[in-house]
Amino acid sequence: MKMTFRWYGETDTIPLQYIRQIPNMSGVVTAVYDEPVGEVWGIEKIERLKSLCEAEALEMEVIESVPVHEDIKLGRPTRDRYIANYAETIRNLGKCGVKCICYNFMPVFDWLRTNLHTEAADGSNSLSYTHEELMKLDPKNLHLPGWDESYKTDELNELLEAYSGMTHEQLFENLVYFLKGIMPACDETGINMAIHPDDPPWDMFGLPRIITGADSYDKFFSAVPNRHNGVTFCTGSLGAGRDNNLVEMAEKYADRIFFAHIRQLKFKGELDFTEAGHLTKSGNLDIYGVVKALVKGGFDGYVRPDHGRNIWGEDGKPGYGLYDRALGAAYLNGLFEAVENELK
Ligand code: DNO
Repeated sequence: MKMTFRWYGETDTIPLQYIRQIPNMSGVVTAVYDEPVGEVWGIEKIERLKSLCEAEALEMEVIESVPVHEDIKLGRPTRDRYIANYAETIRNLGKCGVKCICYNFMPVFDWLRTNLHTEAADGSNSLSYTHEELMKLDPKNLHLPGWDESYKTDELNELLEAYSGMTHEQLFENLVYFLKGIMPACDETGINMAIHPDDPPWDMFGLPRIITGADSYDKFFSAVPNRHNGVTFCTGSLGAGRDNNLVEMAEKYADRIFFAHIRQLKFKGELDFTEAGHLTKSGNLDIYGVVKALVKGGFDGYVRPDHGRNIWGEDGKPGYGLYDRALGAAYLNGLFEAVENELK
């Protein structure tokens, strides 16, 4: 495995040098942030990011994310142009040494939480989700914590309207159409596509969500068997679905897991949770079991410590401060080292 760390580009308050100082850090996971969704990422912008990373001896082999235009998810006639652009971005990333692209196929919204600073007894704080609170929100007039509000209210309303009546099956077909369109670019460049699960893994505001657990993985791989079609195994997203057996899934799909996001949850109600420190003992997910299962299954991808808490007085980007993610990386390094030696 290769340990990595998410870095939000030049506006990230965490310097690359600090990331480099975390033991065993091979590189960063980043993105071109100033290109509108759907447009081609030019080589110059990619190269610039790469040279900043290389100046700190960090690799840039993983991109999170190249976002998918809503027209693709909606299956609109304009999708072919956006798919061609996406394929062009893949080719440009390939020329710059990128090996893996993380993306998601959630309609309109990415991850959703209801509180970004839920305080724990020890004074740390983290993200949390309370289903009842989310249900009270009006999706047409949404101001969600952490959500980038990239849509104006009118645009958002139009978009929600466009999705009305869309079934899970239709959305899935649109995903397959997209993947079939970009797989030739992956074959050419060797880039692996790693879909991120829906977070949390259930429908939101009547919008279908389709990458939620083992059944969706089976369907996904049988629809697009190409070896470059794989997943980002996000323990926090999948783990919020109480039916998902993460340990079983980690081993079963290890050879299609190109990227692992590892984090911990503490269950609060049937659908409610608070994020916690990465240690197995700190929450309900068996982080040790997941790492062991990945190694047993022959996992050979990238890992990053996902969402950390705010600790030691840090007021970092929610989920993405330095300290707790660095502790997470150290913990995960230890687990991998122990398990790899044990199973040798
Ligand atoms: C949140 C992240 C997600 C993820 C995207 C991938 O912390 O895990 O925003 O980057 O869903 O496309």
